[in-house]
Amino acid sequence: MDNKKIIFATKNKGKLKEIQAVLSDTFDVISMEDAGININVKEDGTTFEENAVKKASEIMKISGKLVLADDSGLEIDYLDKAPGVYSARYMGENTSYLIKNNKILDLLKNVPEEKRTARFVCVIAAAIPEPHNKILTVRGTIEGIIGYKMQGENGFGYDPIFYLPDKMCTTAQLSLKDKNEISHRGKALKLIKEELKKFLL
Ligand code: ITT
Repeated sequence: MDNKKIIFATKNKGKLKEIQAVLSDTFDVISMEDAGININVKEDGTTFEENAVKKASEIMKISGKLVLADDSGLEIDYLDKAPGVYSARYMGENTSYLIKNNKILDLLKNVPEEKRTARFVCVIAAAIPEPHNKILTVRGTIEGIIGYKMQGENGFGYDPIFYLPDKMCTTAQLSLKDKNEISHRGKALKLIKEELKKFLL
């Protein structure tokens, strides 16, 4: 096994940029597309952990290589933690984030700040092939609130409505580097990087 080569099982280009920014100084991270794998893993789990493990293990079985997968989403307390694991499929997979974000702003119209709490969650699973044959998972979160309007052009998905009161901006107003310093994904990536270093290097 090439101990430095990782296939990251994601089709989301926004995620991939953030992932490569943290891991590429230590590992050679390639996308599923670059690895010539084009399958859709059915995300039918009810937790981020289940879905991340399923994505990583299915692609590991097909490729025989070390595979990482990220399952993530936005939990909004006022909406009983929706969209949660269904974040990508909320209002339909092909619905634009302009529409999804506007819908959420509408659902939270007139809701006071203290009830607008939310968090991004990111679980990363690593499926390590034989002779190790092991699955590792790590979890990172970031707390914030749902803003009153969309702000910022960076990032992807729900970033324009995810407001950080301490920083007085949304995660879409942070540079990639600054987002990775504090985000759910940045935290999970640092944890998995340390685990993999211990395990493989
Ligand atoms: P892959 O399964 O191919 O990795 P996906 O986008 O379908 O891509 P998920 O099923 O994990 O991935 O869904 C995660 C969704 O949660 C993502 O599409 C966004 O809508 C949202 N999300 C997760 N992390 C985010 C972030 O850092 N900023 C904004 N939105 C985020």
